Amino acid sequence: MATAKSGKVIISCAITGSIHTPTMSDALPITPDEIATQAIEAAEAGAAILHLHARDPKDGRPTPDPAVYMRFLPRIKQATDAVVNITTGGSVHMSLEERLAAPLLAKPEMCSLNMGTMNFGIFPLADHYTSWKHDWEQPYLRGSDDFIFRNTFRDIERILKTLGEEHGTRFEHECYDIGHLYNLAHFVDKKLVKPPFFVQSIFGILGGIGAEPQNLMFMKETADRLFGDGYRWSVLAAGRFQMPFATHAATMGGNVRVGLEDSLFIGRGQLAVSNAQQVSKIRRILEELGHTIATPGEARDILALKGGDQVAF
Ligand code: KMH
Ligand code: ZN
Repeated sequence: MATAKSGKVIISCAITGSIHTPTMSDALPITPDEIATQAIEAAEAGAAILHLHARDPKDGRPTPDPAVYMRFLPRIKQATDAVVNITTGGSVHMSLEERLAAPLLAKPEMCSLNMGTMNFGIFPLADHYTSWKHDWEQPYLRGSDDFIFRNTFRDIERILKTLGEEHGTRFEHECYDIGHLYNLAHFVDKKLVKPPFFVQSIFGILGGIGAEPQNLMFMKETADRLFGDGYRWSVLAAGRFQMPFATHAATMGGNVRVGLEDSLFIGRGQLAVSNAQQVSKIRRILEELGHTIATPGEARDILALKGGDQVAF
């Protein structure tokens, strides 16, 4: 079963991502300083894992530039014990080479690994805004109706080998649909993915499975069937489904992910002021329900990570 044997719930926080744009919220961290500050505060609030993307400090555009990552990674490492998890998804506009540049340089304990090629439609977000802080934002969002988020079997194998086998990085296996669990099972069969592996089930991205409770059940049942006790389960849901799905997942024995990458809100129609505010909220809910939050050290044990002293930043 996916239930953490420790009984502890790991909170991941995804600090900025590449879905939202600066117009949508003043709280979205852009500069290395903002990303570091919000990541550190999220860790202090209870996040054991920090999922990180970089943005161009000039205009907030997602960037794969390792030099930008290196302006916040050491600061986060010095100020917190939290597990640093660097995206290999980047944004849908980046090549695989670009997406791998910072992870290969930083050799972090964790990286995201998107488990299938898919549509990734963020264009509906553009309809909510009439003026924009930067010229790139609207075409970036609208163009996602004709982009393919590429994660072929060959791409996934390359990431598992170059980051996993060569540098001991372990993965947040991002599964946006039931089929992605079967893609993961293929790599488990090939022994390129070894227990205990971390499955991040994602609900509510246009192009992936919808945020409906029946799908949450089906996702977990399928993962249980495919992986038995070989996996640790975590859940994120986009937008207004973030907190209800995280809560529901935790009651089913899962771990949770929050953060401004996945939702800009803290309540109905109310923008969050920070990532830490979302971490504090889910922590409060979980503790009220009798759950205990995993420390970074406990998360390392649960996920068999190499340790914060084994990274290259
Ligand atoms: N934005 C999330 C839905 C990645 O960074 O690899 C997926 C994600 C992708 O976190
Ligand atoms: Zn991400």
